[in-house]
Amino acid sequence: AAAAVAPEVTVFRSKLPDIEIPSHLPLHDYCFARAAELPDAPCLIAAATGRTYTYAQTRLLCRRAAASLRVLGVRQGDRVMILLQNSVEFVLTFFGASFLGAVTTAGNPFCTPQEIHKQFRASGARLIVTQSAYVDKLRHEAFPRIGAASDDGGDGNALTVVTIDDAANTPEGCLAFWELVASADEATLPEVSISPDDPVALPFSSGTTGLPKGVVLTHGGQVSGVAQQVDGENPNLYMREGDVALCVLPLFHIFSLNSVLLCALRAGAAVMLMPRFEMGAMLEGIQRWRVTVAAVVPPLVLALAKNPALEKYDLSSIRIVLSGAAPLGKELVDALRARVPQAIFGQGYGMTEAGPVLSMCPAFAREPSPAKPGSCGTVVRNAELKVVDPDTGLSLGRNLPGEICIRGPQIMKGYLNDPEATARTVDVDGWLHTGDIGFVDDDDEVFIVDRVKELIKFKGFQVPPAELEALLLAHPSIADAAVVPQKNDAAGEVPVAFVVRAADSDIAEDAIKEFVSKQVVFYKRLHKVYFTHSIPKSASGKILRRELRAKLAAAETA
Ligand code: 4UV
Repeated sequence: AAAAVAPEVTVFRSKLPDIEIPSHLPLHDYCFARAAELPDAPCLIAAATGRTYTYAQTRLLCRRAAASLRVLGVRQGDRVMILLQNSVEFVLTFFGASFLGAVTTAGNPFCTPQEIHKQFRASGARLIVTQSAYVDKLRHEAFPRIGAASDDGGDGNALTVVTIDDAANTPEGCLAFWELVASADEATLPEVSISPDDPVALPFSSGTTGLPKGVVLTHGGQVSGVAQQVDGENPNLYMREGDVALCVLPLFHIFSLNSVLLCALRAGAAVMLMPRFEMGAMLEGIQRWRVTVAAVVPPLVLALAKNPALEKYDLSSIRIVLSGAAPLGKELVDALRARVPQAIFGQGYGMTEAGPVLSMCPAFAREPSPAKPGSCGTVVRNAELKVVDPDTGLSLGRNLPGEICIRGPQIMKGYLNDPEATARTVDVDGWLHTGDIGFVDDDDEVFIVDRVKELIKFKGFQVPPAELEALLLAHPSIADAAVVPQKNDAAGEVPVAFVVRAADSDIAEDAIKEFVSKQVVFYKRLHKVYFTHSIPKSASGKILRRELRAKLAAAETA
């Protein structure tokens, strides 16, 4: 018999040499490694209040937040939910949990009570740190009653809610964050033994298919993911003390959490926290604190490029504009480049499950090398990237588009309580399958050209079609439904639905849109409903999304 020949695999690696990754360290010790050296350097800047916290102050407050959480019963392995806009309290809670070996799951505070509850329940959190404006969402009947664990009538089910507002504005049943921190004693913190394989963060992502799932990111994985960007002699994303990173993208998304907050702290840079995107306040903040590194998403680049107010601000401090989470077109870059001529524009390519960065613009390195327009940079160090034929799984060479796969110490441990979804995404050889179609060119640059996964991205936000389809199918007037992306200039993509009406129904488009809007956060709203007689499906019952997308494209050009 002929010997089986292993098919050849083309593996792409960084041209930068591998680095030593201190993955034995817990994430907080790794990120605060420079705090002892730079105690008085600015660490956090709260743009909303103008307050600045040094590295020494920030680390101390994180440890006091840890002591506070411990007093409230949080122990190693427990989950803490954060429901906050970008704020100092977000950072303190995240690292406070980390110091205890607890795990943070951060949700979008703009989500509906039902959406928040799904993440809350799946994560197994018992404590939520939020602000009073969102507490009413937590009074929804789906949640346990808000109160201290001791006044739950003995069923152990009460939900502890901590609010960051002034103590005088603490809602009924809630605890005041700053009162807890003020009375906390960091000296009481126990020694916690944390292994690199222990979880530290639990963002939610729908991945390549289905509903949002908890993505288990470990201490060792996040240390690796940050090291790949900012560590070594020639860091790929060069930041240092004196740098100020713009943190306007939401910290509940992995891009901002990892590539802005964690990377900046590791590098000894300051993080300018903006609670929300507001053009004037953002430009003021950039000018006032001399922001040097700006992490953005394409719609933000578009808003900046179009805004005449830019001329009124001094943006000359910006040296890096890192765009990610969605494709950035060359035209858009050119439109903004004239306004910020001294800055290097480039992209990162990330995915929550990938820990998150797969590739990063090499022009951001300490010793930069050029990147082409439209490229997502080169694969990060200490990792392997391959491109496979989505049908056969066979490895493809340069310049051939296929599914991008990544392997390395930074990728997720798996989906929370979902071994099947994990096995569908990370194969037995450790390759994470992204569901993105792209290629690697002759200069090792990664280009994304399409997506084979279901995911829709509205301004970089995840919109899982399966979630909207489940809502639609729950409507008595709807017999069948499918949700797919439609191209949109402002948002990149918007979700649109194909709907089969129930036999006796004449339900209208507006009624369906409204039915969905009431149940979801703004970026998941349907932009269009197309009525049809049937949803195309494969023999196994899977929606043939390609066919629907082709139908849309044909309708657009018709
Ligand atoms: O899971 P997710 O929402 O994750 C992200 C993460 C983006 C990051 C993270 C760290 C960075 O430093 C950075 O630059 C970007 O978005 O969505 C993952 C999917 O978003 C698409 C692609 O389909 C991913 O599988 N995507 C992410 N970045 C890009 C992109 C990009 N630069 N170009 C095109 N699509």
